[in-house]
Amino acid sequence: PGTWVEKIPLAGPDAAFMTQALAQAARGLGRTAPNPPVGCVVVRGGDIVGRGFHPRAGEPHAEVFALREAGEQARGGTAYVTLEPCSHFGRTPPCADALIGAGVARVVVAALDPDPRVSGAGVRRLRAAGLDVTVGVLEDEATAQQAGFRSLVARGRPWVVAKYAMTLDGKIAALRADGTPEGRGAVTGEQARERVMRWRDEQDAIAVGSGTLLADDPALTTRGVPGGRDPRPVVFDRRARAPLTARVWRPGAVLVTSPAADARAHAAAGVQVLRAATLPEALRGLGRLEISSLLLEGGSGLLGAFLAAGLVDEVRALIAPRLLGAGLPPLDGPLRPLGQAETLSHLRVEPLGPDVLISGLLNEVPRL
Ligand code: AOF
Ligand code: ZN
Repeated sequence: PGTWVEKIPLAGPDAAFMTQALAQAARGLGRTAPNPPVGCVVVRGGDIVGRGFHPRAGEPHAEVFALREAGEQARGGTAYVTLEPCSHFGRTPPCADALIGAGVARVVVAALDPDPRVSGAGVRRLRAAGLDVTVGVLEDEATAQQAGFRSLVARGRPWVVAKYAMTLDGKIAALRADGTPEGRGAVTGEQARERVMRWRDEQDAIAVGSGTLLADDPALTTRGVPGGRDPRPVVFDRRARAPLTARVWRPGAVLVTSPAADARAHAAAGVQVLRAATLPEALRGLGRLEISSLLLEGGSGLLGAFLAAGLVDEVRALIAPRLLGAGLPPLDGPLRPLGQAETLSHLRVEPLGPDVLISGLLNEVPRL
């Protein structure tokens, strides 16, 4: 199936309209699991005449909204879709049929759908009906946007993003004379904070270890994002020590604990208790809860354990041009030789006000 994907230039009208479709899809990020975020624009005579995105599972797909807005103008037009239009009857009827029925002449697709019910059948159906189909426009961008969905379909577990903010000498917090970390006080500035809030809005769930919960009592909410919503809190707490008075316990919160721990009080209080002996098992459990993306927010023990287990898919490091000379490291895992250091691919460097965001991947996003 990979051979279907043509090598498409990153500029030009197709890429420009697909950028608009990706912007539509982004409106569903963090809201569509277990479904993908998908966007669609319908173009007629060089103008966008319809826009749509998939708002959440169970509701119509992106194409349906875009075709609805376009109405009769869709006839003879081109539809740009960030994911291969579906060919199956799921919670909704096939989008391929809707595009054919609306008289669309050409369909431009960013990436094929890894869902085994579709996986190429949508494109075949469109071509069989005589539509001109192009696959692969901004495929990398779309695949990255769909990382959570693709991870859930291909691996049965969420896409894991490790996030931390540190000084230029690699410290996430200052230490007091007695060796305990200084409490509050952000390492990075306002733009970095805003970016983190956007990530929280886009991710299905946000995880902390019990140490961080006990030390900071974080709320793990999305603040200052217009129309934003809160991710599901996930607390990794083998001994089920997290007090029920902690701020994270809102509807949808998950306690990940060991098979033997006594979590009766948490369960009685309405916390979803997930028992797992290992981190991979825990991630599969989160996948069964339809959590497709997980933002790891600390502390260093949790991040170090995930890295050691090979379970960090993406790293987002916010770096402040400040030096402490001593302090807490962002990750604290088992020793490993320099030759076995993990190396990021797809590296991106972006200034964020006075700070710098460095991000990249440790695993590739699953494709078809
Ligand atoms: C599209 N456009 O906007 C989305 C698609 O249960 P259903 O009917 O919602 O089907 C879910 C599957 O449909 C999902 O696994 C994926 O393959 C596809 N999602 N397809 O053409 C969309 N959200
Ligand atoms: Zn569909």
